[in-house]
Amino acid sequence: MADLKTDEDEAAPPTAHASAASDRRRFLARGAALSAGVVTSAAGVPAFAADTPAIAVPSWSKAPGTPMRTYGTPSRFEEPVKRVVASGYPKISPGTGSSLTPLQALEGTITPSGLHFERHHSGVPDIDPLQHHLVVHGLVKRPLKFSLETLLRYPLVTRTYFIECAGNSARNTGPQPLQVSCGTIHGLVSTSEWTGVPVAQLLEEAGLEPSAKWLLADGADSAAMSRSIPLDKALDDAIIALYQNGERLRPEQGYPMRLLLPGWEGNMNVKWLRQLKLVPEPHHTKDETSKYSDLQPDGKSRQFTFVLGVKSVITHPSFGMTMTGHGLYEISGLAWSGTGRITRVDVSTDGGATWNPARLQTPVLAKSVTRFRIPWEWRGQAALLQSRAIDEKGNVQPTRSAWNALYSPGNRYHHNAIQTWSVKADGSIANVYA
Ligand SMILES: Nc1nc2c(c(=O)[nH]1)N[C@H]1C(S)=C(S)[C@@H](COP(=O)(O)O)O[C@H]1N2
Ligand SMILES: [Mo]
Repeated sequence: MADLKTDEDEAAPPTAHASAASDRRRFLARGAALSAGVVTSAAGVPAFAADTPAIAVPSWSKAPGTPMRTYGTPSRFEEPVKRVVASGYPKISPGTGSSLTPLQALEGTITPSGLHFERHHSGVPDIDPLQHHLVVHGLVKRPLKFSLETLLRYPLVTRTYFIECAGNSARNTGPQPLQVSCGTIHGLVSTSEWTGVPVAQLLEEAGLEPSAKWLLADGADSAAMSRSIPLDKALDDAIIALYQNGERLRPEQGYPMRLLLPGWEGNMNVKWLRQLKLVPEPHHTKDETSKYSDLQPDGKSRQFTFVLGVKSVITHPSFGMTMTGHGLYEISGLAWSGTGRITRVDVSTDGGATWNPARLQTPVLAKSVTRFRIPWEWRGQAALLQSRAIDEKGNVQPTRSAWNALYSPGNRYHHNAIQTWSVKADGSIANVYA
């Protein structure tokens, strides 16, 4: 996965900052021109000559393959594509910590369920769905208790949303840029197609008392993690997710049910959800006071940063890959915003001096990730690759210095600054602060 290959016989002259459109035209025209003699991809990767005399007959072509399986797994050759596990206290509490999605190894927008990032405050509970219930109570006319079976009888909705931990990209707030993969820095974001019951529907059935303004949500794990959620969000687009990418939630994602608050910081998406208590005010739990609050330059902390900022990252080329020859490459990555849709992603190859708009892969969904792509010609020049996302409300992803100015140097949460990958003449790629 790590190697990016192109041929070394690029015919077109180098243009450092050609526009996206003309880049793309040349990208395609060149593929067509070369296809007359040699079969080549548009990227100029040499394939077979048209008159290749023989097709190799490897061992797997000579004998029957393995039989069908009841549940599939990736090819053994994809074994290196894994989550990076970061356990906070490996000795005393191995289940406390996170594992990060290998963003650099993935394409498209959906995260395979087995690679969805994990963040647990006390490990993954082994919940028997027949013994688990969700209770809706507090300031309601009729307290309700739901089993998984009852929830499954409600009309379900299916939507694609990302979840991002408030601590994502915190590795980039250290004094020196770490030389680790894109996913190891930014992989606390993952995207799934979620299916579940709108919270609004359950609240309507329970009947809200006029004084009900917030919900207190907590889970059935041993973390005693709880969050206060404004009623408006619960009535807007919150769902009780029961399915992830078509199958029941993975245990790591909250089996058998989790709260999903589209676009809001990961921590509030309470897994293994067991209660929603309607209350008049926020509870100021430990997870919304001592944690997940943002330290400001004046030493005060800002509480309740619910909506995740607009953000993007180039997933390839990125650290750990090597440019293996001069020629055309595709710069590609993911962009997302807790506010809504991504409207534009600009890409720079000169550290932000000049920008070109990337092509956005459709459909562009609100509160989901959008893949962007732009062709780039590399002829050995040193380059600083950056992407800058803009959302439908006009929010622009901040530069590193703009983000730093908003917070105390100690703040680790809600880091959405522009990432820079430095490409050197030898083809190596580094994480740099720019
Ligand atoms: N019950 C419970 N819910 C939880 C957590 C937890 O430890 N316990 N972790 C939270 C945090 S900090 C995040 S970022 C998301 C992570 O969701 P994921 O593990 O499905 O990626 O779940 C949130 N919900
Ligand atoms: Mo989190």
